[in-house]
Amino acid sequence: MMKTKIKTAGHAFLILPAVLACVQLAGCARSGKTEETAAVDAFDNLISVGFSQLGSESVWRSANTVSFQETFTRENGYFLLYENARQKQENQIKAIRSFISQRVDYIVFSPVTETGWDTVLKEAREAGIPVITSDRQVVLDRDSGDGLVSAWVGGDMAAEGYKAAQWLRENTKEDEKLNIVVLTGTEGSSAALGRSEGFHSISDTMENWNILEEKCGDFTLAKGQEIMEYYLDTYPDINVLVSQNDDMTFGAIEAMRSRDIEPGTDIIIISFDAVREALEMVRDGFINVDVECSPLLGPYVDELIRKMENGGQIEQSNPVDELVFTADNVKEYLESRTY
Ligand code: GYE
Repeated sequence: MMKTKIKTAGHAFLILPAVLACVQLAGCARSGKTEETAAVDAFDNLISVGFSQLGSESVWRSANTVSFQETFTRENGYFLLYENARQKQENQIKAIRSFISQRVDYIVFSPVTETGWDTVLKEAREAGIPVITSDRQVVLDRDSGDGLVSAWVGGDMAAEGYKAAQWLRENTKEDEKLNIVVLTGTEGSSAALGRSEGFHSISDTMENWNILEEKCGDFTLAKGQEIMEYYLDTYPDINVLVSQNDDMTFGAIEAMRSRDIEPGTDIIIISFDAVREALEMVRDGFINVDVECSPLLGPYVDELIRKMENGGQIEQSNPVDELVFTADNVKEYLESRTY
């Protein structure tokens, strides 16, 4: 297992000059310690984690950010450096480089797209900083990518896409002709690619399923609405919408309602994520099925880091359990949905 710990007084100073100044003033006055040892006392026991979040495009994403912020606290023994890349890979690369130069103990990131990470991850390896990906995954050069990512934790996107198609197959008649439109997520992201792959593994075998078009709505409500309007203007006979996240679904439902189309009745709606507002729509019959993807990944990453800290073995691939919600089972889960 690749892991070199770098935890020095200098390292703490790099991270927090402003806060350290306060600690120095308060602590030194009381104890008579030198400025430097007071700072080390205050921060040396914390594990520093640089977390590069990919953006804030969805309700899911906000819940994911909160999960990290609530997990990686001082009380839990962490110092969290958080950067939001606003859906741009170049911003994530910049954030990772800044974590490297600040010599954090761990880098965690949710990669906006699958490819294009080899160079920066090699820089992290050279600096001896372990990297964990959470939520989305990377695809690295086959020849040199081994060991650049210590572990991944998140939802199995291909399995989610498969479950969506499986539900449709089980809940429609075999000889029924279905005209399907798809709203896909961010291009080149493992979330969109995986969900598409899983869905296609069944839909490609279904003679009566006709996929009219698949367009990218970038996981946002606004784009979901815009593309659904285009679909409704273009295709008069849509039976099914597959929308790769709840935010795009919310936008698509707006588009349907503005044309007096009843979501969930006139058009079957299949969504992903299962945030609270969407589950309410499942309960009310506007979304027919919502495939869960959990954003509450902070505690899983915490567990991986603690194992690494204790020199334990960790799994490379850590998919989390996820459910499928329909009107039949949604009520028992709604109460406890926090996001
Ligand atoms: O479905 C979407 C978010 O990567 C699983 O990204 C995540 C997806 C999630 O913007 O809402």
